[in-house]
Amino acid sequence: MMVNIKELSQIPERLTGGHRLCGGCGATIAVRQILMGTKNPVVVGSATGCLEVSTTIYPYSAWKVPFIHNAFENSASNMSGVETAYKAMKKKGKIKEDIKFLAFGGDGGTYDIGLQALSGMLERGHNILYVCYNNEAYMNTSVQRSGATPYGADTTTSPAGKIKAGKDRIRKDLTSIVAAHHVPYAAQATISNWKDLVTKAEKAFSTEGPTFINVLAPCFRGWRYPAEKTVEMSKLAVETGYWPLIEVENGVWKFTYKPSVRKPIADFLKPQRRFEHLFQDKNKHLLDKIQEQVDEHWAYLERLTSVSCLGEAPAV
Ligand SMILES: Cc1ncc(C[n+]2csc(CCOP(=O)(O)OP(=O)(O)O)c2C)c(N)n1
Repeated sequence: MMVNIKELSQIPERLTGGHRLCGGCGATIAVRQILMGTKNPVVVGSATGCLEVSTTIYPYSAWKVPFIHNAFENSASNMSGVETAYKAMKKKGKIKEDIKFLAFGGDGGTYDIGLQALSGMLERGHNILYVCYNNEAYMNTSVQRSGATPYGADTTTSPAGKIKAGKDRIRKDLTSIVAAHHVPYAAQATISNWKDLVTKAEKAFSTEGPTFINVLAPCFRGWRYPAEKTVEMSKLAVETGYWPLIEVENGVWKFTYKPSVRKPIADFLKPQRRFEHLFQDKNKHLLDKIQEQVDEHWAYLERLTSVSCLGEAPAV
């Protein structure tokens, strides 16, 4: 694998500057790192969300690759159609190149509204990499909670106040849901660990069949931390065990990085004003509860990664 920073810096950018995403946006960093995972021509599709609306303001586009605007719910289905057309044209000899297909969706467009389309794409076995740039809420429409929003977060539809202390449901474990489709490659990554992310993108692009990467992409507006701390937030997510860096290759679960000592979850929550209320004395028990959730999920992953003989899932 080539992933070395000198080589990466020489790869031409396929998402240019001049788009309208916020300075300090985690999504753009994620997209650029993902695109470093292949030198082949790529066709990109994106579900409606910050990434889509801010990079393709008519009549401009910040994409230097063919780009398809998808509805909120159907990035995976649209790209399935494109990939199928490509296969047909290749069979007829009309296309000679080896083209890669990449679908993006925010967490709203992936965990919730586009889940059915994603599941179909995975089940039909298209040769597509689907990337969820996960900022943990519907950011484009002013921070409504999504299925990826963590327990306790203050959002516009799970407001922290007298009645509730933020979201009272845990987030969906989408990576496990995708892995349960028995696809050849699924992973979780984030932007601070760039080498890990680019390596995962390379693996996903070079794997035949449907692949998936869930990239934690901090959003300073929605999470409410200072804009320049995006990479730091991402790092804290990894070091506290909040966002484990894992991959599932042909059914085998693996940590790709493990902090030697996991930092307390409060280190990740404290700098974000969406969790401000959790630091009031009356909510101390919620902080303990969140730490327990992180520990339990970590233990679950430890169990999964210890079963090294899983291999290919048996046919059913
Ligand atoms: C079917 C449908 N419902 C609602 C909308 C309005 N809408 C556009 S973007 C968006 C939120 C997207 O959230 P997410 O997918 O998490 O991406 P983010 O904006 O956070 O990048 C919503 C609700 C829409 N375009 N289509």
